[in-house]
Amino acid sequence: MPVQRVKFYQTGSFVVGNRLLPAEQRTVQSDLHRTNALTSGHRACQGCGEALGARYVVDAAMRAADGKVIAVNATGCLEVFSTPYPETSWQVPWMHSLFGNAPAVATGVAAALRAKGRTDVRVIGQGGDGSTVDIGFGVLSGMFERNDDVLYVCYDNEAYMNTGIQRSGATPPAARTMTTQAVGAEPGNAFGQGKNLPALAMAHEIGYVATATVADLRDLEHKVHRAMGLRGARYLHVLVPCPLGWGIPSGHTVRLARLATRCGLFPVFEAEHGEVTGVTPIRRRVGVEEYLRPQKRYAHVFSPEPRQDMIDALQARADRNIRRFGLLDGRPDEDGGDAPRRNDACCQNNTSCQNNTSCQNEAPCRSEEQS
Ligand SMILES: Cc1ncc(C[n+]2csc(CCOP(=O)(O)OP(=O)(O)O)c2C)c(N)n1
Ligand code: SF4
Ligand SMILES: [Mg+2]
Repeated sequence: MPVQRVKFYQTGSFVVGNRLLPAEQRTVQSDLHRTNALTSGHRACQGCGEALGARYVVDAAMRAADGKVIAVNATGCLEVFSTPYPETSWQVPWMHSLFGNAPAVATGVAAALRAKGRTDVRVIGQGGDGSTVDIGFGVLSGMFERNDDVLYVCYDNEAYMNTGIQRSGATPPAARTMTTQAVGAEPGNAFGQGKNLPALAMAHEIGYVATATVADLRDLEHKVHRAMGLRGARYLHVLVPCPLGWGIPSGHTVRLARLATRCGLFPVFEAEHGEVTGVTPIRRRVGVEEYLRPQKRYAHVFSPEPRQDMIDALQARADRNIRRFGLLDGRPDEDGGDAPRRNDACCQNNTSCQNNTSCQNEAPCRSEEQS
């Protein structure tokens, strides 16, 4: 009879909610006394990355600020699915005004608190990529420039999802949206357009800029914690896949966020005062095809005829990120990043993969699959 060895995945993989870890290493979500800031009953689609990300962000902010947080929300899915009048899913003081003014409103709340001498109450602003990258960018830039005491969080699902999947300045090239249809010689969103908001935030030289995804919720919580420990303007850009807009099954949200980082299209890093201070290295690199293929918004890239030119252009984007941020081994990718390196010994490890730097093994990483 085959013998199955007992595997303690949980302690090794730092799986979210892990109560086997020492108390100081446990996640906010594993804490019975967490705020549960975005509680049940909201109307997000099944598998919504934005709902997942926002719950982790706001709960982590609440823990960091000892429960004294005011959240200001832009218009968008997060606002609409959480607060259909007269109901709300928020268990935190929460304010919504307009699509384009959340950073300005958050600034006003911070100014009012300062005037009242309430330095203990902290302010976070939050919105989707449309409100952050496009209509709200001017006031966000002002918030950065004045160094207002606000943590602004952008939940980037790469389009205006709430109004039916229109292109935003964060929509990636080649992606199909309702306003970038898969027709013509260059189907989908145009290459050479769009905005890189984390880079723009860094250009303001504010104290803290970071990116994160819902594939690594511990990292997300950690970055919120770091940001809440600082004063002044701070910016967090979180990739939150949208099953509806991306055309993926609702159970694949986390997987797609992970593939986005692994292929290099979404670099995960931290920056202070305009300088990159830390990156999350790619443990097991994949080509962009592995990330693009499962998403219906890229279906025209593969069928009826594969558009190798578009795949190559997207791969070049990923390679550029990998070089720019040194995402392989934490070092700049000197060989251009074409050949995924293998470390076959690594994935023989049945318990916990501690190698979070150089593993490029294409076989499934067992410890990661459990997380
Ligand atoms: C001035 C203004 N223009 C347009 C709208 C309609 N509108 C509401 S939400 C939304 C899209 C939001 O997209 P995004 O910020 O990316 O958030 P998501 O829904 O994708 O989370 C739009 C266009 C509005 N409310 N106000
Ligand atoms: S459309 Fe997308 S972002 Fe909006 S609630 Fe549904 S899954 Fe979430
Ligand atoms: Mg959006």
